[in-house]
Amino acid sequence: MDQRKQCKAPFASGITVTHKGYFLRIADRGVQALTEYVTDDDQLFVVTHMALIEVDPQMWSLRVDGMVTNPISITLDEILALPRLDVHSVHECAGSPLTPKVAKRRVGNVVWNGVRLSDVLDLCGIQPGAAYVWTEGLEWGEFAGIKDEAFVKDLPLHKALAPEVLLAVALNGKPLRAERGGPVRLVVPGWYGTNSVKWVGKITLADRRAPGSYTTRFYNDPTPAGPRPVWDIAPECVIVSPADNSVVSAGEPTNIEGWAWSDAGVTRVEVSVDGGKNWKVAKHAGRRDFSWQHFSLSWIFRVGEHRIFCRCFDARGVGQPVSSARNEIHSITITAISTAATHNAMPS
Ligand SMILES: Nc1nc2c(c(=O)[nH]1)N[C@H]1C(S)=C(S)[C@@H](COP(=O)(O)O)O[C@H]1N2
Ligand SMILES: [Mo]
Repeated sequence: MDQRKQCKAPFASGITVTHKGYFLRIADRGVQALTEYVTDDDQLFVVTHMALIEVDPQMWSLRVDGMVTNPISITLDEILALPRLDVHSVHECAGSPLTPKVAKRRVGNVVWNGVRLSDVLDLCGIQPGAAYVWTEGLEWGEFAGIKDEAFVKDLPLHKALAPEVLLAVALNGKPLRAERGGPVRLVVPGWYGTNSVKWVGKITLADRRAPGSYTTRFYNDPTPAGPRPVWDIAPECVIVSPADNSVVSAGEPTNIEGWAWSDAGVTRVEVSVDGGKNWKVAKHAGRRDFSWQHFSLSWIFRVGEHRIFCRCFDARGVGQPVSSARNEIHSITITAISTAATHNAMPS
């Protein structure tokens, strides 16, 4: 399938374009739909920049070359013969590369299954001096005025070899669907979704970062020390219950619950029930692999409207910006009404 690179013939055989151009699908109820620890495939957002494609699993193969002693082409059956493992992981889109500071909260938590990228790289023998692993998707198209460029991302070698990084073949126990990047996609737990290349067709080892638009122009945050690639997921949390703009009973305990996550793992979650003036420590669960972590705080509200915020800190002590960031702190507004009024409102 990698002849495509030389000829740019529309697409290699075995590939069908099912949608041309940018595509985004999100759960219509937003984060409040995320009440379960594992997000269903059909509740999980779908994003692609240039096209959605369907790849015939019989025709699929993965080429691994560059700074390796033994370049290979590996078929799906050969991949499936390698040891497979499950990894629980939050899956989060970093947001639009054109408006990177806007919090989009396209997120879910899933169980990926696949083979370790390191096991496949071991088959090839990594040459000394290799420092980055470039991964290329099989689709082509146009995004933000850029044409004739594949979706190529890169990982520093130490992350590429980490035991959680997979060539995934299944999501939540089912083979990857076409729009998820099946038959085989890269999954980089702990890092933003943009790094998890779908419909992977080619992997190249190199001594430098990949030169394309998706590694150099997009997905780099400006910092005083220079651009910082959008790699590891920054601390973030969302309140999923009560739902935003909902009504709760005043004078009775309301359970404020949600999810917190970060590449480094979350060590503290705080909730403010007074619009951000005071913060209380919420109870939080541990994590499994790179999963999100449940948090909860019970509070008795007085009658009236209340703004509730949540914020978290990760194992490195890093917290969340108040605004202008993809991981800015989340808030909801609820109205507490007297229980008598709730009962009166019930049909008799
Ligand atoms: N080949 C390919 N892989 C891709 C992309 C893409 O446009 N092409 N988009 C990336 C982005 S920005 C995100 S957030 C995730 C989305 O994965 P999902 O659709 O399974 O949620 O895929 C990533 N992998
Ligand atoms: Mo994304």
